[in-house]
Amino acid sequence: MAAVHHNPIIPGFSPDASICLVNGTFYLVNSSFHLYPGLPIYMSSDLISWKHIGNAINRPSQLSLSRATTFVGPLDDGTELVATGGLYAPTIRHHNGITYIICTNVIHGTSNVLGDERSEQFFIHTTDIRSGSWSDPIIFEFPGIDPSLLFDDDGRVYVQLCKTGPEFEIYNSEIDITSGAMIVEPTLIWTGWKKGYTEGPHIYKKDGWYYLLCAEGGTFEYHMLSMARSRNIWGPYESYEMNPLYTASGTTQYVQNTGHGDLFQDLDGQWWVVMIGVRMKEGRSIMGRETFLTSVDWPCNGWPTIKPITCDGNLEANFKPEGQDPLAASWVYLRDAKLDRYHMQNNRITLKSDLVEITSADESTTFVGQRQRRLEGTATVTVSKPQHSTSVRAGLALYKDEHRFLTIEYDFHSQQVIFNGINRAKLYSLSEIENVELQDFVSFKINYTETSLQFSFRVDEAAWHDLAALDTALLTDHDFTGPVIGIFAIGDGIAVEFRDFEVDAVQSQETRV
Ligand code: 6LW
Repeated sequence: MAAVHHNPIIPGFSPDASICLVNGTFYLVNSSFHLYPGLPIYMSSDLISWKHIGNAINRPSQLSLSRATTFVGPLDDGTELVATGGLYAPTIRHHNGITYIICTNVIHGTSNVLGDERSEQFFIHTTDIRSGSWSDPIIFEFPGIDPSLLFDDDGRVYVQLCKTGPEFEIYNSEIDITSGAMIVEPTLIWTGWKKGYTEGPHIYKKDGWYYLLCAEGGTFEYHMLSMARSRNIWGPYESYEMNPLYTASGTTQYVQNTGHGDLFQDLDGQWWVVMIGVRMKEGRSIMGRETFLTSVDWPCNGWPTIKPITCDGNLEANFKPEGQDPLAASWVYLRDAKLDRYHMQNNRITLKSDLVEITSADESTTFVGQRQRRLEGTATVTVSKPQHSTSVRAGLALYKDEHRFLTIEYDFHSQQVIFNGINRAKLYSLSEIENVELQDFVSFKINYTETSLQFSFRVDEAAWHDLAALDTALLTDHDFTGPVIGIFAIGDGIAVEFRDFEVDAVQSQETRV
């Protein structure tokens, strides 16, 4: 398969990709953290064009994201970490007509101290990945993250995990894939090559070897892929003498922080790898961690060589956005969304307001949006003045988590347009307020490029008015999540009608910031 793909293959918030081939079609899953529905599934028949077909966690009864809160604070080395809980690093595998996803729900404690989190390991399965009907989670015990599955030739099923703690190390166990029971105590199999944040394990069986692929260095500037192999799944594992297998660390390439990958073969036997990277422009990586694809040369009995990731000017060319379809898989809510608050029909969305603020760490504010997919674009929406109550605020947000967001809203009580820019990880806060009377409706607009953001509004038929301009560096942190652009309504239960909500519209020359 001589694919000429365009990186990133999944633009926007799409970390920790895992991929498998089912009946000639590739299916890819990403981490989704605090977003509901969780575990987005993308499909491609050629590795070139990709479509978001659904989400594996798509019923509130499957699991709770109410403790998918975000830790902001310093690590031992003094760097600031922004770690959101929820759904981390899934692995997708297909075996005997069943597709499995194994994953961790990271449940933060109420103290918001790092280390106070609990990890709930689970897997789900389906016999028809296109149908979107996934099982309820089957939970199994292990204190860590990043589970992976290997279906061995002899019928045994192995699970690999990263045990977190002061050290991050790789464990292996045998699992009963129907009940989730561990058949063998999890056993330490590798501590890593660099031995710092050894995580994201996957084992592949090839030419009688068990090859163990890991991420190391942490998911930011020292991120890398490393490899070890053994004739026996339990080890001992011999580290590849040319490690790291792949890293962008120490280079000036546009695609940085590369690591946490998954290897796979196409129908022609060609090897490929999907991995995390960020597009880094002058210290800004506005989309967060995205999914990149590159080819791999893996000779018999030898070690793989990963081709350098290319990221050309034709960005996002083959990713199909789903636009306004109210049934599209791409709509996202925060944590345990109360879905009866949302009504979508054609280009109208009615939100039932709630008193939960966008700063809430565990409750679900009335918010619905889409992942930002383009580096440059415009997001717009028009909000109608509610008929009966005025104690409601409604607007447009660029949201990463409860500590880091930019909002422009209308307060129907004080009759003010309010902009708030908050990043608690950078101790940043900016507010702009204008008194504005309106007759019928107010429209909001965000113009964004890789380096700049501009927030504007217009009332009724008046001209657009700019309220705030910011540098996108404000939202680049050592974080796990990416940007979602959405609409919200905060108030005492009154319904607010939005229309013509659009994200990632291509900017005209005049509106470019
Ligand atoms: C994930 C870990 C990682 O569990 O970041 O980049 C963590 N790798 O393997 C959160 O996505």
